[in-house]
Amino acid sequence: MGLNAAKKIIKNHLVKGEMIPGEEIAIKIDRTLTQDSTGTMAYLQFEALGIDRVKTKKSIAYIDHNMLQSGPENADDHAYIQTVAKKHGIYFSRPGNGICHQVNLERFGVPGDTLLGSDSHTPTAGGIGMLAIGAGGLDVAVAMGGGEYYLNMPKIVKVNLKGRLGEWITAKDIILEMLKRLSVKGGIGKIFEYVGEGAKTLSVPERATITNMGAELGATTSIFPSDNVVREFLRAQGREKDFSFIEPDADASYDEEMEIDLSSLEPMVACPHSPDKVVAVSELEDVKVNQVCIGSCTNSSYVDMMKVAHILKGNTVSEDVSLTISPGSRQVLTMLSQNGALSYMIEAGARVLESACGPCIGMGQSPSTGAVSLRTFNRNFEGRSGTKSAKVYLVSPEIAAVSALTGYITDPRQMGTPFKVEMPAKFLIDDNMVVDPSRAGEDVRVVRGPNIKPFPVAKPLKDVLNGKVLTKVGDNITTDHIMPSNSKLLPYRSNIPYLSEYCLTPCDEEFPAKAKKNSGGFIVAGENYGQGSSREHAALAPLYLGIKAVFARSFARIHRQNLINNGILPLVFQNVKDYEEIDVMDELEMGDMLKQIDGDTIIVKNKTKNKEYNMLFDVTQRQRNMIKYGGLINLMKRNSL
Ligand code: MIC
Ligand code: SF4
Repeated sequence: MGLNAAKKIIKNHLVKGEMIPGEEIAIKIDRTLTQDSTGTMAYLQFEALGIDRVKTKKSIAYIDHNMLQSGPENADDHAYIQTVAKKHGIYFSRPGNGICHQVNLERFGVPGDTLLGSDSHTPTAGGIGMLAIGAGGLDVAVAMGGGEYYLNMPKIVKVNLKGRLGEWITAKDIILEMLKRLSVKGGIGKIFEYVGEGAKTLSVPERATITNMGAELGATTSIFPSDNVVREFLRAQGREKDFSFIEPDADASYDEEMEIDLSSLEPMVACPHSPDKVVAVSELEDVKVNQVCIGSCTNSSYVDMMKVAHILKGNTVSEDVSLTISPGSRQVLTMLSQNGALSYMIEAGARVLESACGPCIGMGQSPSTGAVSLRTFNRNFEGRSGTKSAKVYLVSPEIAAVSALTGYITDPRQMGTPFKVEMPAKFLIDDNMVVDPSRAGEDVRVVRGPNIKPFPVAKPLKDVLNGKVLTKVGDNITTDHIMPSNSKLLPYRSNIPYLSEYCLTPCDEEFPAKAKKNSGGFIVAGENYGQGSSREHAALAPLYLGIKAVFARSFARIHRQNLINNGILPLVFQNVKDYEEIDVMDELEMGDMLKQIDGDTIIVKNKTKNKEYNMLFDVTQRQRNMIKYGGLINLMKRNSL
């Protein structure tokens, strides 16, 4: 049997293990990316590893998240990232240059290479045939230092795309269909490989919309083969030399298969507060809209923006709607300004924002109380917009633009024939906003603002772990719940003591106070705990608060690894009865841990209820060692002794 595209790349990069689903493998990482909300911590950790120069083919630090400067903190952190990058051999994409994933597609991504990024939407680069994975900052720091990346070999799922998209039906509708079918947990432990005649009809930005939101399925990553469509895109970016074909063999085998007939899809919407609450737009047509936000790494390409501009052209945004538009990169924004499309947006009344994440991460533009906000983004978790009572719907740029004009959620098919936007034969190329690193050995002073506080490092495992259950939460708790992010909190991503005051507060306002009062303890959770963002702050803040273990019905991939990297035990309930039985403030104890840690299960005593639970501890030897020796940094120091 031949190999699929994903396996071809894994095979080329395999350092340890065998490509058997579920088995631990280690792969070589060619390239890394960081952004500023996770980057400050990632570079502090890189410095803690004591490595002088990055050992990757290319590592890039982007500034795109923490863009509002309503105090010195964000600008201080940017200065830190810029100087630390220069010192250690990392390219620096300046604020204003665009959203990391969009700029990476345009200027840096290379088909067939591996990319590890400290952002959960790193798989966007699967749109040009990279094997691109999101991870915690510490894993990225290790990869920058030349360390391999460990993961369990995912199952490779063939998604056969048949037919063609109808008018007004978009790539967003394809990925929303996937979410509708599979849910936010449906991709755990999987790579989705999109193939078939339908896949060939999709442009690179369309493919990238799909691989981007594969993160919302919980997938390890998603990929489209690198074919002539990718070649044309790279040629138009002046980078044909970076192209190579990465296609599945004709007899390639897959672990699972599914099919989507593109011609059967309708325009769709993900309803509040989860990307998998998907319905047809026709079911929502009388919903009044207060805000529309177009942009984010999901839908901010040149083609997306051109379609929006032509829908808006000659019209005025509904008087009850505030429309914001954030073009994904400076390349996109400049091209819109040069061809006049930007003026269609401005004339229609759009509030054009800088090329950055912006409202997607609650960096401004929080909707009014109880507002309906239509967004072309990828996540609509409760409160992420900065307004807890807001109802955020996820849609295509077409639905967003049409609805901004009508003031109601609107099926764009009623607009007649859509304006056809061609992929440009040549993009506008100017890398003047990317700063080169220093030459090796050059003296660079790293600037550290007062907001940078030491980050907590785990301690080696103790023989007895005891404490109280401080909180109990349900299914699909996101890292936005565990470590909320908005314009007020993002400036403190390098200040864990401050951030910890907000840890888990969207679920339980008293959590930080309870943790302090009881000198730490445990968290109990339902399924898919820690889905969403890669922010390791969702492990660092609990570590700071003295959390020793999280007991969950299941975990999301990146968060689980972030817990282990920071020496926190992720234990899994074997049956739902045990989960149901535990109450907040129950006193738990795990004894004999120095022995128990070597087993596949761990006995947890509930002293309050006089019960015992046999919890799953399904980890690799390397992960076990991280828990034993107090996290990844301590393990690495120990190994290099
Ligand atoms: C997100 O979309 O949630 C973010 C902000 O890009 C995060 C990273 C972060 O929390 O800083 C992500 O997706 O990993
Ligand atoms: Fe930025 Fe939003 Fe994309 Fe995260 S999902 S990288 S916040 S645009």
